[in-house]
Amino acid sequence: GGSGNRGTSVITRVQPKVKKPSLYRVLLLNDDYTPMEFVIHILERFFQKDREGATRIMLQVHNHGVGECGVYTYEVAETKVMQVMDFAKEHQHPLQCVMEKK
Ligand code: NFA
Repeated sequence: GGSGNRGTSVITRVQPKVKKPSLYRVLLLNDDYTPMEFVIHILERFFQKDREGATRIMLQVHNHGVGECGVYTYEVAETKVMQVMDFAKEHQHPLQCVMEKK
């Protein structure tokens, strides 16, 4: 507790309090039209996956409907989703990318 404050009980935090940021999963959703090779390219370009990792995630999405590209803080996740959605739209693919709180 604190001292020199007329005997009142004051709890003083010594370590500065640091809050961990909330984390968000960035997910890709399956569709019937986006080429597999395009999805692999997305994972390499925007999520820094090597070809093997990108292929594994693409197949997870293709076979199960959804797959995790990565986990990021809010603003980074939001930026990834925008980059993927813009790039897919540019190439006229219906690929969907979303984020969800962990
Ligand atoms: N299902 C798509 C196809 O057969 C491939 C795909 C994978 C699309 C992952 C979207 C996400 N061409």
